[in-house]
Amino acid sequence: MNLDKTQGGVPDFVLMDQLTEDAMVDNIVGRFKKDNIYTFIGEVVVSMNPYKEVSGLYSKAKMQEYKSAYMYEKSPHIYSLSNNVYRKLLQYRRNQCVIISGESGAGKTEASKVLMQYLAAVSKSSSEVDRVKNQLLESNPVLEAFGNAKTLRNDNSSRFGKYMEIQFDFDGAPVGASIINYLLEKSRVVGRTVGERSFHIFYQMLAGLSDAELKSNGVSKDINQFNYLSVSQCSTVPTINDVTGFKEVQKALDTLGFSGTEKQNMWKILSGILLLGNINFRPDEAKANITRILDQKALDAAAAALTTNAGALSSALTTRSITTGVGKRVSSISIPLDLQAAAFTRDALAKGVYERLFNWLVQSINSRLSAKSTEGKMVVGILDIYGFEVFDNNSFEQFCINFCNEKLQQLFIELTLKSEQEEYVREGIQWEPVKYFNNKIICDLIEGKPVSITSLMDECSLITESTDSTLLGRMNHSFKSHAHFESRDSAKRDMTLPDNSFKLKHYAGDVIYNINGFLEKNKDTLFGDLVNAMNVSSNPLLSSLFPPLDLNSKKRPITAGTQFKNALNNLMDRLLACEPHYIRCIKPNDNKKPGVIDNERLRHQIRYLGLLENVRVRRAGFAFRQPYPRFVWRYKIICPDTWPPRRFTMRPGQDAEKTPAEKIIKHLGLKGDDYRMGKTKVFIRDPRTLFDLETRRDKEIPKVVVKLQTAWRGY
Ligand code: AD9
Ligand code: MG
Repeated sequence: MNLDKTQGGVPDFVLMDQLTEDAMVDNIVGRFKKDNIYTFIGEVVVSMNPYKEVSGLYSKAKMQEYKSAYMYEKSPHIYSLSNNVYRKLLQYRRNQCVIISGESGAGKTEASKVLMQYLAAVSKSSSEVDRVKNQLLESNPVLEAFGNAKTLRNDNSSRFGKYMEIQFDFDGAPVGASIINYLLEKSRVVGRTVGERSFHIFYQMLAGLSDAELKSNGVSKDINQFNYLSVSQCSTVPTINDVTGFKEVQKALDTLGFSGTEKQNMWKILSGILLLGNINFRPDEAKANITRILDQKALDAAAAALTTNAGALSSALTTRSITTGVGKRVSSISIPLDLQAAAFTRDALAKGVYERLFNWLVQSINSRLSAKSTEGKMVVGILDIYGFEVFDNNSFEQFCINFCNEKLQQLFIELTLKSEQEEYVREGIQWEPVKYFNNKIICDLIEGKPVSITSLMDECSLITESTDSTLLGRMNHSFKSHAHFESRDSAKRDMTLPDNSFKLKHYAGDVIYNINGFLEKNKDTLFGDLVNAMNVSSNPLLSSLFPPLDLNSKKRPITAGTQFKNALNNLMDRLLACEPHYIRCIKPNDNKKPGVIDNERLRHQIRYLGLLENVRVRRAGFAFRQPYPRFVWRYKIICPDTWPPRRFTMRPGQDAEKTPAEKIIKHLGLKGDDYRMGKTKVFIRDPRTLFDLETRRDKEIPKVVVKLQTAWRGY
């Protein structure tokens, strides 16, 4: 590893002279100014988004350089981590996972792509394996088109969480993959903050399909003709070319084996969603509580694109059937929806169709990518999931996203400490655990037993009369004195909060949530009439997205909150079964600008990512460790007992690997507590010892080279 401080700072935070937040900021800034965007904390890679192309950083030559090196022998890079992951997978035959975290725009998705590209480049090749690699890499543009959007924070913001497991065979060749997606922000389809866009694919499709194709779907290129797109007053983005984007998506869909018909069906459905948004309502002239379609043409256009019956669609949007009875006695009555409910139903349908299309897309990619058999396969999991979010107005979506981040922090705490502790136990070494804030208390508030925010949400969702304020009232009652819950009615009455809100004191900071809409979003039900109207579509894809409802089913539909909670817990189990690796992403400023550093924002991210604690844990134990053979191979030239190579006279009980390592350590003058000889590794407490070792090695190498050269000339 290059320990040269002229790189703008030390390459591993563990090597810092002082352990403070200021020192961390200085180190990261110093390195960033020299385009060293990566820094280690032990095996964790901290990545700073450069918002520009750093020359040569991801070249083929660079990949080769890292391929033959061990983790600390080269400057910090995602390649060091990737190589470590791959090496461990093959060496120990154990599943590995990489958890990428950081806030929106910090570079998580880019990091995940760098990692995937590295794994594809260094693993074995054959025509079948290359097919898998191609499909794996091409799944990115497709999922980004459908799942990413331009937000105020990031021009390519992932609006869904993604966990991808790449399956490797015994030889380390990728033979398949599977993707799990989490909570798509489907509300974006119908509206969003001014200056943001809906999902890329809508703009790409309108820009990329021919006029004739658009016409046959009942739409045209003009973005402003669609309420769902024009509402946020942002149609083009300087950094995005929708035409080329669409070409890439088409190519990627072809590589993934989607047929022409499947693609056409998708474009038709997307057009149908946009046309749904143009349907408006009016009250009936005679009876104000009855809602009518304002413009029949808009309804017909949507029904045509969705290839469904216009009458069925119209009544599904303006009335609601309620079924009573069971078995053969089921009968249904129709009740009118008011204007607001009709608009809500239209939007629920548009969101529901998009969400189901997205889920189908992921499943289809999975069915094409999955290995024929998973037996004997090892996996590398890559988690690229939304970072902690605080907006001016935070709703159910932010609540779920921030809950997810609490869980990941739990995992980080448990795994960094746990794996550290396990290694000491395995190697027969004693250590003192470091104190840290355990956010379990917040996770319990959200999902624990017997009463939690999610359990109250589910209870209220079951009772028809419950409203969002009922939910807030129950939360106030149950968590009145909870240290991480505040509202106008909690023990610590915070009268600065709006009365329809509550505050959660998350590990990463305080967030005020607006309770309005929580229950509806949690219930997430689509009325049966809408399901039927989509089910009868003659577009086979759309019809398959809406299988008929079983009216006799006694099972209550699972709520969105519980579904998300279950998915998260399943994710945690998967991650716990792997050896974890971490990439912690940081953004230098909020304006997507290269070369600009906002120190306060840096400090905030360092704090809530728990980086300082991470360095402390790493330093409290033994900062550096290396298997004996590797250690001796690298540093033998610094010690007269081990260089020039000579045979040791081994005494009984001496270890052929341990003994030379100990001689090197003694030669350095390390004593007592400075180091430990583990079962297979040497552990060094002070990270500066590594400096010392490397400096001595650098001094000796020229001598060895000179000697060799002299010998050569003499010959
Ligand atoms: V979000 O939570 O999905 O909104 P991410 O995924 O953390 O967010 P993303 O990877 O999309 O952020 O990065 C945002 C933008 O920063 C990219 O579109 C690039 O323009 C830029 N970026 C990120 N990482 C790099 C990098 N290593 N080199 C150059 C980068 N540019
Ligand atoms: Mg992303």
